Amino acid sequence: MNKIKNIFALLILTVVVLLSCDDDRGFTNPFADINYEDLAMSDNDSIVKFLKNNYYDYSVDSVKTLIAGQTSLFDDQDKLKTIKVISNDIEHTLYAYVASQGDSGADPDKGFPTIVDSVLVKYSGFALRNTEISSTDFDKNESGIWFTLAGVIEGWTNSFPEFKGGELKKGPNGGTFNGPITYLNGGKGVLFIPSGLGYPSSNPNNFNSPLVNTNLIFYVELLDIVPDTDHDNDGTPSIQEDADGDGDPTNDFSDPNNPGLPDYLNPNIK
Ligand SMILES: [Ca+2]
Ligand SMILES: [Ca+2]
Ligand SMILES: [Ca+2]
Repeated sequence: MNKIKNIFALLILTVVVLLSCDDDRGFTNPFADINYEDLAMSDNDSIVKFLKNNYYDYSVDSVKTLIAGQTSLFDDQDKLKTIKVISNDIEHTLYAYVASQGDSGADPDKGFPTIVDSVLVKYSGFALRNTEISSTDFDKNESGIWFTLAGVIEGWTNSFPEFKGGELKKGPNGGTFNGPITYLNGGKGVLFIPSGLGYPSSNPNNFNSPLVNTNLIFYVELLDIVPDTDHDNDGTPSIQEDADGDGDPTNDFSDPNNPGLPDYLNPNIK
């Protein structure tokens, strides 16, 4: 009995020492004072100002400062998709300017991806601070790289379903094209992502990111998609592994033996 008591005492002591160590390191959350609701509103103000002051120049596929005779991104309502996303219990407004929706040609299944499909994307990313776009990109991939939309920033997850994948270039008579793998007519446009759907400090993993709490602009081209992506190869497409039916398969955990594993990554749950 005494022994057990002592073990408990030791455990408590260990916990106390660990906790005080934490204090001794003097860690303070540098973002503790942020009101994320206010931030979401000021982010949207900045993005809307940018959308009103710029237009899309189709001759160079680039956003430029608005000039007379052009329609601002904001007023180009057929092309500008406004997407509301709840994250961290706050409603954020995401914008996707769909310059070209894309056309998957003879393969109609390769149309719009779902929020959990795999996508092949060319992109370049820029920071939007106040209403100024950074002069250089912070990240890009010019040849195309595969992502699963379930595993990227929420601004990407929720905007790529506005675009269609393209069509693999074929050779004569529909045979193999004798040249580098080339995609035609991929969906193309610009994403305007509020900081809350990028790298918000509400997630401690972002504390040291140079893009923490920063609005983001991405030029994107959706080359290809895997329709009905099935991450765990259990025969049920990931988008259908949505037990609570809220449209989001990343928040369903039905397996009591694997409570931390979402159903779409768990082959035992179909
Ligand atoms: Ca599956
Ligand atoms: Ca769900
Ligand atoms: Ca599964």
